[in-house]
Amino acid sequence: MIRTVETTPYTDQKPGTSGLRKKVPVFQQKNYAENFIQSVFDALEGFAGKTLVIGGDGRYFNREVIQKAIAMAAANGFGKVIVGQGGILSTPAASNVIRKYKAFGGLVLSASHNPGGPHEDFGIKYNIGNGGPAPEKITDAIFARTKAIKSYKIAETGEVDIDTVKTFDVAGMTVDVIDPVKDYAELMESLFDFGAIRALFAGGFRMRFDAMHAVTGPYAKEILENRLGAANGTARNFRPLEDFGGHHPDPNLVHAKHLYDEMMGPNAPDFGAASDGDGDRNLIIAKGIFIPPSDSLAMLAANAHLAPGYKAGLKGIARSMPTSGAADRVAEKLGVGMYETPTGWKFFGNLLDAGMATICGEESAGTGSDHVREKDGLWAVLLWLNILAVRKESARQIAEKHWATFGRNYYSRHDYEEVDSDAANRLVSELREKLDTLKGTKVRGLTVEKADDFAYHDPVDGSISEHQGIRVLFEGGSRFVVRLSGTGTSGATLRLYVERYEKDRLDLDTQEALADLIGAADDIAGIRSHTGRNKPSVIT
Ligand code: VG1
Ligand code: CO
Repeated sequence: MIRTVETTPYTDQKPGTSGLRKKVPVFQQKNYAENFIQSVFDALEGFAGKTLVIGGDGRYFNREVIQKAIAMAAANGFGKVIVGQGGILSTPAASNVIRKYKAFGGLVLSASHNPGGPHEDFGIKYNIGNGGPAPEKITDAIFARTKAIKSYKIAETGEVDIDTVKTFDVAGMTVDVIDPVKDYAELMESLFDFGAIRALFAGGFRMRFDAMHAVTGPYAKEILENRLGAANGTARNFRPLEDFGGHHPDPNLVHAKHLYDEMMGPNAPDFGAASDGDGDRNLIIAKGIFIPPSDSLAMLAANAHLAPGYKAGLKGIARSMPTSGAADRVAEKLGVGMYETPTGWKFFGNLLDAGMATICGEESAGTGSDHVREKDGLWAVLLWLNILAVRKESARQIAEKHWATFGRNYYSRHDYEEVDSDAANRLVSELREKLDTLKGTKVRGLTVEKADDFAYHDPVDGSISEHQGIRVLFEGGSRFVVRLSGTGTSGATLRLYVERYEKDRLDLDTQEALADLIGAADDIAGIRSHTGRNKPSVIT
């Protein structure tokens, strides 16, 4: 039986950088999730009889929303739903399943690196048939629909069993509950030289992978330990928990500090990595060396041809605008295209579909390739392992040689979290207003060469996305970028990104190397005065 339920719109359902993210109690409001899911369906055309993929990172409220989504998909005329067993699919695995089974699209339930639990965060994102996040044209249509919705459709299905791998019928629709790991593990095996990596581990190579109690645990156990022979215990915190053990599943130097400490310690394993709540991010810390994500992107791009899946070379490299220019130097050397996009993976989709880029990355610990249309944490770890196995050098040696060849882009991101929203907006609008007057001015010995508000012209579909971050470029190639986060759920998060390039001075301390630039950013943008903070909440 299909019911049409009357509802009233919510006004706060605008998808952000990566879908709709709110606190769980917000999602628990009457019809809140239903309204959003129906708005997604209403914004789409031509899915009757087609397949929808549904999966999430296992956080609190995942199972409830999956039940609703299945019942609503049936009522709205989808022919089939593919759902990960237990409601689990990492974001890159969901992207793969959508592509592999030629689904119409997918609902990815996650708030990524944000904490989970009854009072923490939840999220819903819609991905299109290429496996990637819906482009702005669709998210705008979804948002418009959320403001006008009057009813939604839902089938009376009772509780659907999503815990057993099997195929069955619900309200005239097929439900296919699949092993969440198998397809993904097979894809990884098709891209990387598992034999070489197995030999690396067999030779005594030690690794630590921290799943942070989030979705990558089962993937890491199966791939690293079972298929590649890494020692039992290589994957830590590998059981996905609804509240991530009370931690932030955010692989950065604050929330993965225990990993950092271990990797810098006397008994450090050879290689360490961590991933986030939904498995699309990667943090790389090798024995005695933290590899900043922007550098990791550059190093992976420079060495990707050593893995079977990329032996033909790269078609191009893409990075988000705030990501450092380290990868640009690799693209130049390889003689391939380099694309600079706004923050958020959705902007890479067109470039990947058009065959213009093979590898993409963001400074926020996101790296990926054209194998799926999401960033992919374990993929990056496996590409590192494949490179280590072939080059037979340590990650530290590889990093140092890379910097010796290309020079080094000293880089850091400072986050000011839970800042008063009005104060953050004021900071940005005041900065925007004075952009035209900055050129030629000298601050802390640095001369402003150019200052603008980044706008992206998509070379594939011609769409324009404006106000994607304010950048101030100085003579000599240093720069800072200021933008507001689109993934937070309380107050505003202000991000300051700073970068300075050095050709020969390769062993400076990053924060010291950037001190003048950080000071200049504060002089120009008034970060301390506007936020009332004298230091950032997180430094990466
Ligand atoms: C952040 C990162 C961005 C990333 C996004 C989603 O966005 O800066 O690079 O794409 O999170 O990542 P923002 O708007 O807060 O800066 V995840 O792991 O949610 O899917
Ligand atoms: Co994520």
